[in-house]
Amino acid sequence: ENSRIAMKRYITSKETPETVQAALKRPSQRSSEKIIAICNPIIEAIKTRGDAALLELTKKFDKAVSLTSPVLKAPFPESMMQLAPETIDAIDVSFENIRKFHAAQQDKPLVVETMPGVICSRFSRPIERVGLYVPGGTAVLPSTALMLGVPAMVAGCKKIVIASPPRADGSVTPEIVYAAHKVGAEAIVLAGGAQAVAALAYGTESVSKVDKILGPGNQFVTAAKMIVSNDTNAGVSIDMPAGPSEVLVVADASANPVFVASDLLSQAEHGVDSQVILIAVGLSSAQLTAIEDELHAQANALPRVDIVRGAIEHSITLVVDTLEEGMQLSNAYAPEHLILQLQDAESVVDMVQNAGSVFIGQWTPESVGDYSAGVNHSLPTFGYAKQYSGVNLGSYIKHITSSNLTKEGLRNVGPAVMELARVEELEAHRRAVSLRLGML
Ligand code: HSO
Ligand code: ZN
Repeated sequence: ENSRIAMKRYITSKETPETVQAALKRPSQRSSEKIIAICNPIIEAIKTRGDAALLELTKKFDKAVSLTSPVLKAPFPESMMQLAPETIDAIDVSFENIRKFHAAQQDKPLVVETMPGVICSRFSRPIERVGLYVPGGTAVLPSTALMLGVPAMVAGCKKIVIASPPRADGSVTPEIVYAAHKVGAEAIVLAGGAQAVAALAYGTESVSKVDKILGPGNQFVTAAKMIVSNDTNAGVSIDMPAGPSEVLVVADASANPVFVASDLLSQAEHGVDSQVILIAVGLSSAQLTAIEDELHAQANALPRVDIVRGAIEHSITLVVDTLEEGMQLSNAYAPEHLILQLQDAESVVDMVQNAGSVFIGQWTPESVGDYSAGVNHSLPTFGYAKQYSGVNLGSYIKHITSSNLTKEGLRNVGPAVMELARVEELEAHRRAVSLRLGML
């Protein structure tokens, strides 16, 4: 079909605030109870039957019937990383930029003398074992292996395991194997879905258990991550809940309609459940039409036009009068990606309160951040940008604090401790101080 591919247009001054808020609601997700009910027996099967269950489920869901082992161990054979030189270059350039940006996020140990002789410190240690989920599905995403693996490598995680659903022939794309090799992964688990998450969380005969699971995935992966992170027996944490990809573009009259349309489409092509939003600040109807014509024309030239069409069905344009209103709506939506195609885009960053990652000015397409600029593309979706950061070096690190007191320090702080211990009626706490003070 060749019907018009168009986002629904709202002029906010002609609508009630409720209508605008409702228009900005994300398409609802399949009820999570249903998803959880599907995931639980899968997780149970992995816990009880390990590798055998993992192989069975991979055969069932990924059709990889010839697979004999669920794990590919490093060193990965050269034959599995055969790539065109330009692909290798592209991965190498991206790897290096991501490495540089994340290496700069390393924090220095902190030492603060809160009172004379009372020294408090904070230092970081890498999380020892991390499991990185790299989705398969409608597109292969070696970039995700880099976005998750490079910061793990930079942080110094001792064990990096990548999980990704194999292709029907039981193999993984060579790009992912090469990325895994570059970040120093010790193994690739050839599995996806809830079964891969369970294998990482609990370990199997051949999959080693990890301490944290990171990476985006479908609703089963996300639900499984939530389930295992709630299981105190698993002892595993996760990065953040992940939902469908999104972008919000704020554009004014200075924006190039060709660029605006291309950015909206680059997010829309991810999946039918993706959502893209345009906030048009003071655009004339001729300018709006120019963007809409571009969107339709460019969409129809895309190989993934059918996916785009699905995404655009629940995507909208909000026409606002002022930048303030536009940014207020953007902050309320809290987009995963925020693109500022504005006259003085840089100065508008001050107005950004909620967003996963910001793309500033007309020469910064979102796709540079998806692949190669150096920023991470594993970002909070579904409004979680209000309380979560995207994946960063800190996602692979934990902080330890320490206290170190001299005699003088104990003399200075001891009375406060003893008084609070008295109030809480914890006598042993009080004595731990008083006994020492008595010996000074
Ligand atoms: N935009 C996606 C990441 C991605 N794009 C991977 C291309 N490949 C979610 O942030
Ligand atoms: Zn993308």
